[in-house]
Amino acid sequence: MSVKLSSPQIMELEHHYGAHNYHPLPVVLSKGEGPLVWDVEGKEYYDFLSAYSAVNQGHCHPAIVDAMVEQARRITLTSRAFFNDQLGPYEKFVTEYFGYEKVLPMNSGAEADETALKLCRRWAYDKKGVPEDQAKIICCEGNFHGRTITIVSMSNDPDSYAGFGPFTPGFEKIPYNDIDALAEALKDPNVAGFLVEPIQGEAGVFVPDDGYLKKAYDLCKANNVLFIADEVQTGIARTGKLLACDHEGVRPDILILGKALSGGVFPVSAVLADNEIMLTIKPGEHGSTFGGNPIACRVAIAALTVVKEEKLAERAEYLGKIFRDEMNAFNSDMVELVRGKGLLNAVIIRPKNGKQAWDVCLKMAENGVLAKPTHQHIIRFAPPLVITEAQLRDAIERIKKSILSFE
Ligand code: IF1
Repeated sequence: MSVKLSSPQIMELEHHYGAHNYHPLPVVLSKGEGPLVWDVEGKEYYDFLSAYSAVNQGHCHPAIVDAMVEQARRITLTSRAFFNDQLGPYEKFVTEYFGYEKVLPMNSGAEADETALKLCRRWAYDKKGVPEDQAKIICCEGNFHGRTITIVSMSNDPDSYAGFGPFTPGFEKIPYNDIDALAEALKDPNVAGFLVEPIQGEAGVFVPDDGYLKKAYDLCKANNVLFIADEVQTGIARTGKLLACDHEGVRPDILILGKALSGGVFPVSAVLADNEIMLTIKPGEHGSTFGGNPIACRVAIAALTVVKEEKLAERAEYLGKIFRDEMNAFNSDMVELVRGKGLLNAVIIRPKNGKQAWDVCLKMAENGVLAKPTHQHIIRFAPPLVITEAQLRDAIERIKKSILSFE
């Protein structure tokens, strides 16, 4: 006999039995469809987080779920000790889709980032001729690439790294969006790569100046340094192009994808590169039990097909302009700044009468819009890209109403 638990009961279970590594909004979701989600009491919300941009294709997209379920009934996992009949066709599909010679399949975004770092170092030793153990990778202040020890070794956010040392050496942090700092850092001949988010998500949707990525790429080329783009969050149509780098015509030497590569139904990540880089890793030198599993392969093909068929990049571009125009025209003391690209946007909240971004998010939830603050004063707005214009405008009215309730 199953007893239906209420939201407070379920939250209490998590609090009691789960690690306290998150501080969620007090909403317990049990169903999703497209841009909408429902809590256990049946209240409906627009999802303006999209699982941190993993469900770009909308919750429970039928074509993606069908691919997953159908494959789950046939075979789920073979490991890479054997071939499976889905991986090869997926590898052909995904490399043609993004225009690279090779793909290395992994599961989480952090794993894909780690893979890219290993590839970059190996390339530096085998191809560039950097002396053993001297390779250096340049990263940016304010970065977020995941939670592993090596990745938090690059972080300058104490929440990410403090108390987790000792850290992995071999990284140098430079300010984001600072082309002179990059030029200076690249003077060291042992620099192997430059790892960058085309838009910094965790930092609060920080969009660099136009031309920054192109200039950074050109500097990397001039210095025989790999340009590595972490498009885990910005990729797969979120910012109004297939990749955020496409806005500047930049083709990364190593491209890192995750999240929406599966439409959020399954952990699927990938690293893409050409032979000169990818083939420096030999059999037995890298891998994962689940990477390239047949469900992941089927799901990723379905998820990427939806992106093209439903023109999600074009939708993100069009709808994102509406969001920023509407929020910029909105007159409230609490809205300090609106920024973003496509449907990856943030609103900077100026506290009022002690009310902060967190309070605004609670009020929005009450009014049927889910979003999450980052860094106290920033709210990220990133709905599934399948949201209709009418739904978006309805959600914007609810967001405005929520903010106005504090005036
Ligand atoms: C959490 C942020 C988003 C990422 C980029 C790699 C990864 C991420 C650019 C790792 C992950 C997440 C993870 C999530 C919160 C979140 C996030 F606020 F922290 F920055 F999306 F905005 N590269 N981003 O953004 O991917 O290993 O998680 O699959 O709860 O930590 P992962």
